[in-house]
Amino acid sequence: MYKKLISMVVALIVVPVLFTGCLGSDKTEETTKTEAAVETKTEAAVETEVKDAKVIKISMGVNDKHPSYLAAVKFGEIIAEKTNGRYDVQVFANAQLGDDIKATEAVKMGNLEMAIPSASPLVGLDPDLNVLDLPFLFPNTKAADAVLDGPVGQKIAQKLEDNGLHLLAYYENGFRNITNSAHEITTPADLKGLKIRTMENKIHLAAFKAMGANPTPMPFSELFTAMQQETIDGQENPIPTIYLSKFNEVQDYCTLTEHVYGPHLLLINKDLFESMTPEDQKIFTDAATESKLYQRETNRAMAADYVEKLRAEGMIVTELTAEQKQAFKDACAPVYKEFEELIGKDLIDEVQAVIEKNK
Ligand code: TK8
Repeated sequence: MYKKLISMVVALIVVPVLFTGCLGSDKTEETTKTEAAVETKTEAAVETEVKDAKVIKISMGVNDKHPSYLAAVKFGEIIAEKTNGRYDVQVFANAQLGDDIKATEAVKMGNLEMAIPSASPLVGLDPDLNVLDLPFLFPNTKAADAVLDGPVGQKIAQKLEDNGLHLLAYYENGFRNITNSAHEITTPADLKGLKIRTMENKIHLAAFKAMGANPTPMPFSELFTAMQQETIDGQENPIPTIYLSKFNEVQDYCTLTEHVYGPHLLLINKDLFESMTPEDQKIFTDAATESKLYQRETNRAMAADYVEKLRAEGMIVTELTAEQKQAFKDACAPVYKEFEELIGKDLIDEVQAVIEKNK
């Protein structure tokens, strides 16, 4: 299936893209830049190309091997096919159009059509988003699906909607695991003194402090270099990202902590979506759902397969016993109290009730 998708990508065209950022409070920053970006055109898009096709650019931080990228390409193919090429969906990997926060801000402002960020760096949009970041909340993907595809997921989507962002689907980033270059980690004490990059998210920072590490937030695009130059000792991400981004080239150890489950959000500018005909809205929504199922399936297969691939390439991948995992959980327990007021006890209870029923 993977091969088939790759073969569907028929043309790689380098185009200069003018991207104007409109990006928050840092006014001293250069907000306009021209970047060379790689546009991937799908077979369907090429076949059905029409002159004045509406261009839909999708930005993401992960690379073009990641399931979120592959699914976005599929999403574009479905739309091109169903609209006879009236839309030209172009997918941009590697944060070429900005990291998660910047790209999402651009979508919100209408300077970019779509993005697939992690939810964690977007918590500034609404406190409710924080609920997904509570450490060791989700026991498995079944529970995560039940939360995200159910009323809680809709509640979060509404908060995004209030911010000018229409959520088309919850793709999966997945369960996050710690990697580092210093030594094997089996207890929270092993994290002591290690500088660990987290996403730009207060709960993640608090959780890593509580587990004994020295966490530092950073955008994803700066991560590989920071590990390579050893300005940080480690990071945490799902297995597909660790393997596909070749983090094992600069990190020797990985511990399967699965401390946070995170989605990748398939977001479109709300005004753009609302300007479409109901028929086109349905085509976009259906394509999102179809690509979501493919994305999750692919991501889960990779998460299972790539542990062995990482080992085969020399990484020491450590599975924790239930007792060992419990020690990390216990260390993180105070974080729930710390953020209860911000998130709201009702929402936390609601999520935990759904998880209880679906684990
Ligand atoms: C990519 C990110 C990435 C996330 C991170 O833009 O930042 O560590 O896991 O997938 O969304």
